[in-house]
Amino acid sequence: MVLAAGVFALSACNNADNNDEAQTPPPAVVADPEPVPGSIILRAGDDMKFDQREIKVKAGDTVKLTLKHTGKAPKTAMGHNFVLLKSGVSVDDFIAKAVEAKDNDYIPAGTKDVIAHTRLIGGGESDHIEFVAPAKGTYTYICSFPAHAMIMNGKLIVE
Ligand SMILES: [Cu+2]
Repeated sequence: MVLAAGVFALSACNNADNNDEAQTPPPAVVADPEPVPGSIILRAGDDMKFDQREIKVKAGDTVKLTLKHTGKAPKTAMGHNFVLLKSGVSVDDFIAKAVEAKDNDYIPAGTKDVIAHTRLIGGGESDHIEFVAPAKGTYTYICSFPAHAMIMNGKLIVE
């Protein structure tokens, strides 16, 4: 009896570990966050578009960015993230790797191509990140959910 319970507990544990689509959202994703003062608010909804295709920041500044999913669709169907790519990274090459990284919210594990990124979020959710603006230049940001980057992209201009 004790043994059976132990086996059951172990198998339940394994199931949880193997379940890549976590059912509980990570704590940083909240439905209605307090706005962080000084944040850039980037919105994307069920229409699969970023509301800003150009964001200007100053080199060395701490960029505060909140991604808000203004739609209703779940992240499995219309997930969005903000992924800022290092300069020189090919978007096509990156998204080819990202599409294989479903288990990691479409961020290739251990990638060196990314300056900063949010979590993947669904309708009604938000995520906030802060990162130091890189050197002056123009950087591409995308949503790495499959087939979104062709439309969901923009330029971070560092002045
Ligand atoms: Cu998206």
